[in-house]
Amino acid sequence: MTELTLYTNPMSRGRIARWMVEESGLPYSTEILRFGPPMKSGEYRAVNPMGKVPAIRHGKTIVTECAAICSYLADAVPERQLAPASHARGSYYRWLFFAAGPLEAAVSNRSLGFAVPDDKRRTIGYGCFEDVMDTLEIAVSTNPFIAGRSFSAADVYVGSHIGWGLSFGSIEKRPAFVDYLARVTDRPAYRRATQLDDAAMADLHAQE
Ligand SMILES: N[C@@H](CCC(=O)N[C@@H](CS)C(=O)NCC(=O)O)C(=O)O
Repeated sequence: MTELTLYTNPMSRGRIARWMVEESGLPYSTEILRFGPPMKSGEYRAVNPMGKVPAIRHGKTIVTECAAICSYLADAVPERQLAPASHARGSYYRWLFFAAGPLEAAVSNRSLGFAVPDDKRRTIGYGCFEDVMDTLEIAVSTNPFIAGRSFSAADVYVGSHIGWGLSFGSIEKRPAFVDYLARVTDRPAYRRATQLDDAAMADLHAQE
């Protein structure tokens, strides 16, 4: 069995990767990195030159970026059907990339107080925050899941964005977002991942 390691911190986007690792059903070990020097060490930068979590190492393969980790792991366990068949991946890729690009940028910029000036909307990839929200609402309302009728790795990623956004108030609490989030998180792997990360967070606090 190929060894799988998850590099994470429970107070980070590492929770997305943890959820996906749990969905994969693969056995894995976890390396918890504190923010600050441990994440910026030469040893860890050899895994992720950004000095950020999460990352995974699967045998000799390193994957960083949550959306890539979700896609990679879905393909690593085809029997779990966490990605549509290759000819049916239009929506799957579309919304994964939409969340990693326009959605992430729009939410981050807004939380920093930056609004795209009207005359720059054409050139900025996400246009404006409002269009991103309206598009996301269509994406989560068209089908039960983001890529169609079945849950996929794209729901782990998009659902995590919506979950964080709703809990931090950076995404509007529209009924379609709340309903979608409830649908995609009603899963044993999500509950296991949350429990493991909550416990890891308590451990980190206890060591402070
Ligand atoms: N685009 C990356 C973002 C990773 C990221 O920003 N991680 C943050 C935590 S949520 C981090 O490691 N910050 C620590 C630092 O930059 O020192 C992804 O999707 O995985």
